[in-house]
Formats: sequence, C-alpha cells, structure tokens
Amino acid sequence: MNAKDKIENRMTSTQTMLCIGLDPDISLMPQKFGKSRKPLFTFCRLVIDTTYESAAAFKINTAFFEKYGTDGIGELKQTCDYLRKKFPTIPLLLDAKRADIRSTNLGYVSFVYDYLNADGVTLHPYLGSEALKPFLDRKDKAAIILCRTSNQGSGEFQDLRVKSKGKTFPLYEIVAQTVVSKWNRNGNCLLVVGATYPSELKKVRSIVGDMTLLVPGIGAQGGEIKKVVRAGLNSKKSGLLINIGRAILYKGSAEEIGLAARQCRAEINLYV
Ligand code: NUP
Repeated sequence: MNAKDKIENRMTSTQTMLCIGLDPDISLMPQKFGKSRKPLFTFCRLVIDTTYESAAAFKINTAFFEKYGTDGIGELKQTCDYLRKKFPTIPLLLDAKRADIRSTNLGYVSFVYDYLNADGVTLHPYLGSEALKPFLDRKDKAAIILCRTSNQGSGEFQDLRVKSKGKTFPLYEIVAQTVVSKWNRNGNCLLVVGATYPSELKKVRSIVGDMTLLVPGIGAQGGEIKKVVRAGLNSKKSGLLINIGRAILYKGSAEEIGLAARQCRAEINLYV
C-alpha cells in the first residue's frame, strides 16, 4: 500500500487526525530517562506505546537524534524499526527537511526510505521539481513539502510577492499552486502549513483541494486546534495531520502522556 493510502486509511479507521511528534529532548523528559543507556529510544518507545491508539501518524524529527552523533543515529534507527514492527499500519514520517541536487538526493532517499523505511519525509521546495525528482518519483512514499512554516520569521521569504501569469501572489501560494498543478503527478505530495497561521492555512486549502496538510505548531508554538480544524478541513471533513510534540510528550508519567494524546485527539474531533 502506498503512503497516501496508508495515511488516509489510518485517519479513517481510527477517526483521528493527530500526528504525534517524536522530538525526544533529554532536558525535558523525566530524569530517569537521562540515566538510561538509550534515552532517546527508551523515551520514544514509551510515547509510542502510550499514544498509538490516538495517532494518525508519528513524525520523527531527526535533529533530536543527530545531536548525539552515531549513538543518536543508532537510536533513530531503533525507534523507526520498533514503530514499523509493532505498529506497521501507522505511518512513519521523517522530519528532516531534505532537498539537494539530484545525485545527492539519491543518498538522502536511500537513508530515509531504504535504511529507515519511513513512509514520507519533509522537503524544501527551494531547489525546484527537477532536483526533487528522486523523492517525487517514489509513488509509494509521501513527499511532504514545506509551504508556509510555523515559525515567526516564516514571512521573510514565504510572503514575498511573486508575479505569475500577470498577477502577484505570496511565494507560499506559488509553492502550493505549483505542487498541486505540477509536482503531484503521482498523487504523493503533502504540504506543511503552520498552525500559527490559520488564515494562510485556509488559503492553502482553497488552492490544493483535498490534499493532506501536515500542520505543526500547536501548543508550545501558540497554534490552536480549533482554528486549525476550522481553517484546514478538506471537502471530506478530513485532510489534516495535526502534529503535536512538546504539548504531549512532556506531560509527565506514561499515563499523563497517553491522556494528553487522547484529549488532543478528542479536541480535534470536537471541531470536525
Ligand atoms: O513549519 C514547521 N514548523 C514546525 O514546528 C515545520 C516543521 N517541520 N516543524 C516541526 O514540527 C518542528 O521542527 C518540530 O519537530 C515540530 C513541532 O513540535 P512542537 O512545537 O509541537 O513541539
């Protein structure tokens, strides 16, 4: 089954649009994990085991593992293997924001898809479709393209007005238009739109039809579930993967983490 169907099946069969962000930060987790031999993997395993029922997907940000060099990469691999083996029907998305010239991308593709066996990866659009071809050509995987990011300074480039066919649009709209009209030939593209910009989210939704959007920025970054759901649902009352990391991961005990995930999922569903 391809990644797009896997994501949609999971969302429909479990009635959830919550994406759990696996961003293991030793300084924020309970102290006992810091003393463990494999703190990142041990913590992620606990989060996976306590939240999987609420999860439409897991998104792993590689930065939290890369920080620790070879040990961190080992624990990243272990976390991916654990997820694939124990919960094969839950999509595994990597947040690594890749993109380079074509030949370099082949190395990235091997790492993300062959070594880690992820279902999708986040990508910068800046190099254009010709460079991203090795990702876009993978019909079985999801190419998750940054469109309007959640950070405060995202407008610096993404709001720049660009002329296209006699009209001007902010750059993030051009990205959305281009992905939907050209890059999504294999039906495997998703876009990233920050929860902190609900009006832009609404605009992107109006451009991309029913395409699934990955929406980070809830909680710790100030985004609100209600505004995201109201602005971003597609015509099937779905189409959002609402990523939540810190606001769930660092709630305390396993029970509290599981409860936080259930509450977030319920809050999302309240506004559907
Ligand atoms: O625009 C983006 N904003 C964002 O926060 C694109 C992202 N990929 N992210 C990632 O989502 C960020 O790097 C982190 O992994 C996650 C948000 O985590 P949190 O704020 O819910 O803890």
